[in-house]
Order: sequence, then C-alpha cells, then structure tokens
Amino acid sequence: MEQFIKVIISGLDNAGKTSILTALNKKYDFHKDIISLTPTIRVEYQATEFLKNRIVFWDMGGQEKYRDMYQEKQELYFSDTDLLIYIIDIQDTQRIETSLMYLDAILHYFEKNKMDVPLIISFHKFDPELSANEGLINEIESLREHLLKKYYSFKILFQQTSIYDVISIIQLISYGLSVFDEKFFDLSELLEKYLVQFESESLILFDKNGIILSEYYNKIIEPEVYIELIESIKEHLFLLKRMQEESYETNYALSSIGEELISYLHKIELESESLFISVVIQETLKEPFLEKFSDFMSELKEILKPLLTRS
Ligand SMILES: Nc1nc2c(ncn2[C@@H]2O[C@H](COP(=O)(O)OP(=O)(O)OP(=O)(O)O)[C@@H](O)[C@H]2O)c(=O)[nH]1
Ligand SMILES: [Mg+2]
Repeated sequence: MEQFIKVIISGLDNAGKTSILTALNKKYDFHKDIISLTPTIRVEYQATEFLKNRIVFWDMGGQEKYRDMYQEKQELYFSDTDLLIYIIDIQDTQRIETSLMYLDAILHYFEKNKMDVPLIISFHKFDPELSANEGLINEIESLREHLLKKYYSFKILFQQTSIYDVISIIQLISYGLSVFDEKFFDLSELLEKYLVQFESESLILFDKNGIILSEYYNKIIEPEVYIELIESIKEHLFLLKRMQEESYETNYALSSIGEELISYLHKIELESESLFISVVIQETLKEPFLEKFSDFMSELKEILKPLLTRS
C-alpha cells in the first residue's frame, strides 16, 4: 500500500518557500516563474511521488495573519506532520528573531503532543555571491549551534540553500525524505564504495523526479572540474525527464564535457519504477569504469528492491 507523507514547509512571509517548491518542480528555467510569485494565501498543496510514497508538501503562507491563524488552529494544520522544513531568510537579518519565535511556537506544539517530527532548517537565500561572506557564515554557524542546543531533543538537519543553486534545493528535499528509511544508509555506503573504485568525480542516484536518493563526490575536486560537474548534473536533471519518454531509445547517455571529462547517465528500471545513476568521470578512466559498472548495478538493485517494494 502506498504511504502518505506530510511535509510542512514553514517560515515567515517572503522567506522563499514557494520559490523552493517551484524550483524543485521545474529544476530548469524556473526563474521567470519565481519572479512572478505572489504571497501564498493560507496553504498551497503540492504532491509528488518519492519511491512508493506519496509526498504532500504543505506550503504554509507565512504572512502574520496566517501565522496567527495556524496558531489558533494548530491541530488542523500541524497534526500528523512527518517532516518539517523550516525556511529562514538569512538576508532578512532584521526578522531573524521573529522567525525563531515562530519556529519555537511550532516546535512547542510538537513537544506538547509528543510528536517526534524530524526537522530540516534551511538558511535560505544563501546566494552564490554570499558563499565567501565570512560575517554571514559565522552568523549561520552561531545560529546553528544555538538551535542545536535549544532543541536537543529534536532530530535536526541544516542546509544552506539558494534558488540560484538548484542542486542545493534538491539536496534540501532529498535529505528530508531520506530520514524515512534506514535502507538509505546501505545505499550511501554502496555509493561511497563505488565512487572510490571508479575514481569518479561524482556518483548520484536520482529518482524519476530528479530527487537525490544518495550522492557521493570526490573529496578533492579541481575548481575547473567543479563548474563542469555542476553543469552536467543539471543537464542530467533535464535528461532524466527525456529518457522517460517512449521515443527515447537507449537507457543511457554518454557525453564528453570539455577535454577531460565524460558524463554518464544510466536508467534503471526496477519494480516498475525508473531510477537514474549519474556519473562524472575522467575520460581516461572510462574503460575500467564501464567494465565495473554491471557489478555496481547488481549490488545496487539488491539494495533498492526492498526500498521499492515496501508494503
Ligand atoms: N536572492 C534570493 N531571493 C530569493 C530566493 N528564494 C526566493 N527569493 C525571492 O524571495 C521572494 C519571496 O519568495 P516566495 O517564495 O514567494 O516567499 P514565501 O516564503 O512563499 O512567502 P509567503 O508565501 O508570503 O509565505 C521572491 O521575490 C523570490 O524571488 C533566493 O534563494 N535568493
Ligand atoms: Mg509562498
């Protein structure tokens, strides 16, 4: 039977919640949609499939009148929450206190009702040009420590995100969804093992919607390689949609990036689901990689099967 998972996305108005969901849905060419976003009225629902589960995102409009409304009828909005994703706009320094108070009210409700809800806090609008801003990085770090200490009884993950870095958005949702099954741990171990064997730059497993099930990266990535790596991962997000069209003939795509790298995307069909393995690797390592790939596939399928057939 299919399982329903309720994910609440909360935070102050203008924090970027609807933008995050829009970016997640589109992954490509979403900037024009985001420019025209208007404040969310009450709650908007968005559903997606993740493995055999149906995920329903509750995008909670963050304006004060709605925040008050949710507080008055907490039961109606926050009961049966499986995951809370809380978005803090780190560029809106004036309202960080207000945001923390709102978060506190939500967590207080969970505590009062003995709900063990995992939580992801996203420091959002951490745009690429801010990534070297030390003042901001220190501020985020002290916020993180403060929150970990204050809410020690909660399971909290942190993520820095920006809509100008679509992979950070996918990672945000991926981390959240993978807390539901410890099988993800085996998956992660397998990927790490094969990343080392292949000596690849990256090894990522996507679901059919481009949500990351597991990922590993080479620890030392040269700056030039990094840019190409990100570009080809974005390309794979686009390609994996196309590979699900009937007219697409092969179950893999291989292309060269620049002089030295190749990027490889392979479709896996298992239990009537499509999953995708994305690999970026040095051209010179291509032959041994392709030789070992089928071993990797068989081990991977063993781990995936129970994830896809859970009742
Ligand atoms: N610089 C920057 N701006 C962003 C980012 N994400 C969203 N924004 C902008 O923030 C504004 C508000 O985004 P929304 O997604 O509508 O915010 P919201 O949290 O859904 O707001 P409510 O629906 O009122 O609760 C928009 O103008 C977006 O373009 C980001 O990562 N960086
Ligand atoms: Mg909104």
